Amino acid sequence: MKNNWWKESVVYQIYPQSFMDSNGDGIGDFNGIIRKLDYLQNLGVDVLWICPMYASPLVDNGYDISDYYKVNPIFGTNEDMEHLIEEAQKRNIKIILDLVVNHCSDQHEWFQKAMKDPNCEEASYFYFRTTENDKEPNNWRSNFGGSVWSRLPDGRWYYHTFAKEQPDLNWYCPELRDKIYEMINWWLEKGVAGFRIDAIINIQKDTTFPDYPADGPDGLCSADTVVSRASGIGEILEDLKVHTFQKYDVFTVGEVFNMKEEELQEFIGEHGHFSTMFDFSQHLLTAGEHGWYEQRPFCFEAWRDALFTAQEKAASVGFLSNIIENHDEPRGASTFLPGYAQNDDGVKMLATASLLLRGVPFIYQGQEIGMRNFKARSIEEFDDLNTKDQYELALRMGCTEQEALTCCNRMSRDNARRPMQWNAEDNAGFTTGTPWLKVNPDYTKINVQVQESDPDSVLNYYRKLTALRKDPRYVQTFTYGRFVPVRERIPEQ
Ligand code: TEU
Ligand code: CA
Repeated sequence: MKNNWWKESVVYQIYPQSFMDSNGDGIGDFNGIIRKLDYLQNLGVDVLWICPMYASPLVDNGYDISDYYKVNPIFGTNEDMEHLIEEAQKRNIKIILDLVVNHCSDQHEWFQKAMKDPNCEEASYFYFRTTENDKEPNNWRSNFGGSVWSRLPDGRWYYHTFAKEQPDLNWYCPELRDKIYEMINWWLEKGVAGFRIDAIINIQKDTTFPDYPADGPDGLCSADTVVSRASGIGEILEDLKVHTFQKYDVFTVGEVFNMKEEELQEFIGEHGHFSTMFDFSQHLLTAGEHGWYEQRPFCFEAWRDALFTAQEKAASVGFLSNIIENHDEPRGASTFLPGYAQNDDGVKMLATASLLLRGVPFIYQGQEIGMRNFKARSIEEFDDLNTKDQYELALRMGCTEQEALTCCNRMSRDNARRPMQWNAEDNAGFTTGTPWLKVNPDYTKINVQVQESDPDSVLNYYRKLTALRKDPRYVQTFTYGRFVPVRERIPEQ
């Protein structure tokens, strides 16, 4: 397989709200990231993926973009952002952005215009439908609960895969595609090295909007069904690539759930739509069929088998991106370790597996010090809209408040969104003000500073791993070598 810079890179994911606050307003920012670039260089990081930092009303914490060309003032100015790109470059660190183009914010100028005038060009950028009765156009369920359809005061329905404040963009509209391509190329010209591409599989759907068989008591069917019943994604993704990424030497990583198995080659093969895509197979093991209230217990053997299978499938095709956790998943140290291994040794085992597998290793902020889940005592302690929705769903399905809370504590996206733990001072050294989301009280024990001085710490272990992976003597083997399981699978009972 061809050698590419990104295949030999270690990526670090930053959730900007929670990484480092430089001005005491309790929210992380660009200058905070700049301050920590030496730390990141020292960790052996080559690429930073920064979660959405665009203008946004923050209904879904930045995944609802109101202006793709402006950064959110809570993080600084566009100049601060450019300064960050430059400072990173000085340390040989590239920056990739989050590309959120399945939907935008309902506050985006396009949607605002489309709401006012059903006949304007922008109205064709979205999916609007009218119905004879007062019923939604079909029975599809949104990922954050309820119908995918919400209604405007003038009676038109509009489509959203996620929250009602995140209207889906119509990828079957050529003018919309042009606007998106223009924006992507604008950022690439600014010097970003690529994109992590959000929820991209959801852009395909049958736009005759038929009803599908219901899969829950609400009479609706899931977004998974919507994706699996649709076809034609390849044409759209190729068009996207040809007009943007292909013109630059960039790295793209797709967030792809529910791809059809036979499409792997098309997605991440040598001439695939993306450089790589995430392997979520381990994370799907505990997901409940209808929601967090049905989450399945973790089984270590199943975890190992999922990992082996993913490695084997990708081996002759391309490169997956390996993660332990991200901003949507609970902390891996809390989820993927049996009770007896809930310690530094267990955390180091996870790190070894993840960083030395074939594929591109991603480290999510705090993973390198073994940060854990946060134990909330009430639903009030969460910010994430998905968590609130899942809590309500659990109650509706007959869970007690305590049971619903337990589900959220295990699965909540806020577990990974709590502030980064830098030291044992107030608010873990993340901010001098009041953090936007409460710090995990275990910061007095788990933090960067205390691990700096301990040669056997998880942090220093991560440093050794990245150095080993990139050591000129081994980099070819770790990057382009073959994955061979030493231990055989335990046969199914
Ligand atoms: O996530 C896509 C997605 O499918 C999520 O609903 C995911 O299954 C869920 O968060 C797991 O708990 C992306 C982003 O990563 C996520 O943060 C956004 O909320 C979502 O898209 C909408 O933009
Ligand atoms: Ca700040």
